[in-house]
Amino acid sequence: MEQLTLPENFFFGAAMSGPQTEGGWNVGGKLENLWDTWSMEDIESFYNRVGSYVGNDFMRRYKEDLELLKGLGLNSYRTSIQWSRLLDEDGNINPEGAAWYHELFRASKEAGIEVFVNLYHFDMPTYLFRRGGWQNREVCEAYANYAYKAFCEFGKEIRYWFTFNEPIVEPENRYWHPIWYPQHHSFQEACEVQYNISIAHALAVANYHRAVAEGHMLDDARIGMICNFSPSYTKEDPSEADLEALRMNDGLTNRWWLDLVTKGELPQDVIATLQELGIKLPIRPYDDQVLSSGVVDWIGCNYYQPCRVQAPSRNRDEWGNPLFAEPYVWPERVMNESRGWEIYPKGIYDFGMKCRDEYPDLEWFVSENGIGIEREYLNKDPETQQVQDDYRVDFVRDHLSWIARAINDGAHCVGYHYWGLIDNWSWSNAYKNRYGFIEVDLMENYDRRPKKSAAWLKQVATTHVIA
Ligand code: BGP
Repeated sequence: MEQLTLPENFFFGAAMSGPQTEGGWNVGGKLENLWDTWSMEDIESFYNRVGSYVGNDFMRRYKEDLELLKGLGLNSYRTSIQWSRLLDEDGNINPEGAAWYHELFRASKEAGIEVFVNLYHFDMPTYLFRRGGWQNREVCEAYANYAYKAFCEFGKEIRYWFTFNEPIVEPENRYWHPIWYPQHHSFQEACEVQYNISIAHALAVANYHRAVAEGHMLDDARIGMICNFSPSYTKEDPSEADLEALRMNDGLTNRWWLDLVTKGELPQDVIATLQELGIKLPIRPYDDQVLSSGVVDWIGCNYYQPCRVQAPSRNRDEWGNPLFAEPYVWPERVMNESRGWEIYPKGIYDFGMKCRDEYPDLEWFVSENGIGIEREYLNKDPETQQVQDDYRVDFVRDHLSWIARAINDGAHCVGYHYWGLIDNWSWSNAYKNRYGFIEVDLMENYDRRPKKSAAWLKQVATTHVIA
């Protein structure tokens, strides 16, 4: 059997976010964010009525969690600073919020684990949402101010910075499809938000360079962006219309961000199609200069599933929004039925080859990948009560194998962070699907317990041999 290994200086770690782990939603001067607001207004929208307040108790258990990470042989992890915790409503540092992050970064250093810090993980402070959120250009400027304050505050503690996690998700889930609060269904609004987030990213990168020039950052600091690049596929024998569906789907979700972070511009063919459809982007004079600051040092790729599309059977949806594509069900697909996502490990290889060929200088890492399973407690060993999750080992092994093959074939992939190493709160799905190698017991005060897969992960993380 082919024996695959990962490079020695590979980032092998975990991914998490502030709003999904910290808890303490209303302590220490933390402001309300949109998840808190939605939880208070409509708890029925959350699985089992478990709202944002819960996290996974990370603020109290961070030392234990860092020990767990270290014990598994992991060398790095990513979390996010919550804007609503770090700043007050005047845009100034909230000292109690800052103190928590200083302590977390200190403890991580002490544990010998590198922290990657992301600045925004779907967690708009509610007072800014009430001023228009990402539809208001002033909120982009407020975000750039927040980023600058974070760079100055933590610049000597944190090396690796990211502006956004999955910037496509809020336009899609909050504005285009009525999935998340405020559950609008307007493609026009989604495009405004997608455009303004791109501006906010570029303004933040410009402020990063300012912070570097002013001597606030470490010498080897880097700035990046994290996106859910789902490699896009269509039928094997596509029609012209299928290829057109592929162009717009890939253009809006993948190329939009890849062009922004590598060239400092947005894909012109996508913009032209939007304009033909009468979509009005909130473009201001000289925005091309603003966007040109958006180029980053490296990127993260969150990969869970491929995106398979075909030509749509109609041009508009029930709300009058344009339809560019319809899902294509690949006859050979394998599903994670809990989450409704296709499992296709080779997709990460295809992404690596696309970057190698089309963006050859771009360095990247797998910033999220994982499998969430519903009712995992049914898989417990009756005697030891340990979750028997061999499917998690299969999932990660298959993905790591394709990453190793991609690296062998010239991909610039420098790391892998598993999403949800320790079970955490998954937005409106709350604790429905468990991702962790470590179980969090909600009935027992959030106690942590390794699942069966944890021993396997430790072996791979410490040897870099994909067994
Ligand atoms: C990504 C997000 C994460 C995480 C993960 C799993 O899109 O960046 O925050 O939640 O997906 O998805 P879910 O929680 O919806 O199952």
